[in-house]
Amino acid sequence: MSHRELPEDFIWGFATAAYQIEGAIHEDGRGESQWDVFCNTPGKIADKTSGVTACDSYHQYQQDIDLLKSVGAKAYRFSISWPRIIPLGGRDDPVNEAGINWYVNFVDALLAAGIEPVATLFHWDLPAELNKRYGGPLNKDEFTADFVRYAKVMFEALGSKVKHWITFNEPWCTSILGYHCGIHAPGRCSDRNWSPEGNSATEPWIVGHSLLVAHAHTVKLYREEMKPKFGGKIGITLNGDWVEPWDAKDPADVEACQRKLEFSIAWFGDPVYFGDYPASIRKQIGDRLPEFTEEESALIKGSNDFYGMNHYCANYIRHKDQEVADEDDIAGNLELLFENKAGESIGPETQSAWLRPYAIGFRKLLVWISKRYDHPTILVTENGTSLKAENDLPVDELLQDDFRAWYFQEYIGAMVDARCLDGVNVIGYLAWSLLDNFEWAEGYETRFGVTYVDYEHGQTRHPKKSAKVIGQLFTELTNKA
Ligand code: PNW
Repeated sequence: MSHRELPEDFIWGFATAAYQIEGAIHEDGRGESQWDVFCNTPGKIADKTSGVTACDSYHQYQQDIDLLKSVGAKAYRFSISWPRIIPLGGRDDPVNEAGINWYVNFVDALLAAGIEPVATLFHWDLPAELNKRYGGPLNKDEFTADFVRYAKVMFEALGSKVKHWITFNEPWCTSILGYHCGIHAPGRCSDRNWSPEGNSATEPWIVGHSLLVAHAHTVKLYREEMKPKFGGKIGITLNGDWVEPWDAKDPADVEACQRKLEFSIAWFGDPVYFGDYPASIRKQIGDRLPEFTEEESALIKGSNDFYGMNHYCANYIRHKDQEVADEDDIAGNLELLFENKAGESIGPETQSAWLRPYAIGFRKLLVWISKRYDHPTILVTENGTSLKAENDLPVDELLQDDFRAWYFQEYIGAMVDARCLDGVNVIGYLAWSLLDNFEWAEGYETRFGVTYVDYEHGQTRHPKKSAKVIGQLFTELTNKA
């Protein structure tokens, strides 16, 4: 295939997550989510909001599907709210038929519009009851058993219709943001001014381990009971940013870059592809990092039908001179910077403190993943950007989101290069996000949508320029002239 072409069946479209868009948190028997609890804790959400209404997609889902259709999207990634399906969450707790029916109807509506559903089972909204019962993913065995049962309920309900399943969205974020910094639910960390409970040095590693084991058991179930009947594929979605050395001439910075990729990506990727954690993490974390039993290791090795890749940005990395890493260090004993030794920024600022675009890094990371894991099939499950101060713009200017359109052109171009020039087996791309939505601890001030959502007037939807740009781009790339 020549340069700058994609196959006709390339899976392109947009992504969202249940808690960020659905609203309707008290409807049809939905149970309490840990994000309901977190949002109700004073001081945790920048604008003091929550997902109580969000984009109202629980009611306005047909508008979302119309938006997808209007730009020609082929696929849509959404997530299923566990507390809608099993309000209390546990394996012996009642299943809520009304919750299941909503997703069945929704998926039917997607299919009727010719849009392929890509379903995430867990995008962070744990049933709150499971934290109370046993600490959620801090308890590997209880969590795994409950998650597998929830997954089974959804496979039975949607298995014939959904052909791409994602077990966990970004286990790094769940572990680190939820149990190390405490800025995401359930908000645990060592800092007693921020959280009454938690241990930033141990809990992230325990939680990451539980998520991996639960993923492995879920994939086994899917492969044994669902795949023979329905076909379909299942994988985990990992986030990871690209890295460049602060001083390209300093071997210690170059080495630190690899360590950073291992601490963020290979922490989860290596167990999934090789059956164990990277040596660099074992070396630094020691016995605070749980071990896989032989059985777990065998189960998790090879547990991806595809690699779900979330990617946003890049950083400069500078090694630290201190020999022994701090006990609560989770990055590999190094510094994350936006500027290199020469004082050059990696990319322009956005509304998100952590996000500076650097599109060539996307291509480089696709190649890095492809090499490390022997050319896996990669499905890009998120990529996108916020815009600095977008929320302060008058609506007509906000709809002209040239910066976001530029970002997508650059990043999609980098992906096409990785596929066509570097031989990376990327089969799809889902932009984050279809809608402006509840951006977790940042509330609604930070917008990631290709569609403006007017939260003050009935959550009405207005496509931005970037929505059309993505549509045109993929239409051209997939239509051989
Ligand atoms: C992802 N970081 O989260 C999530 O999957 C989405 O739900 C979210 O809306 C989107 O990215 C934009 O933020 C991330 O701090 C949150 O590096 C934070 C980070 C990375 C990803």
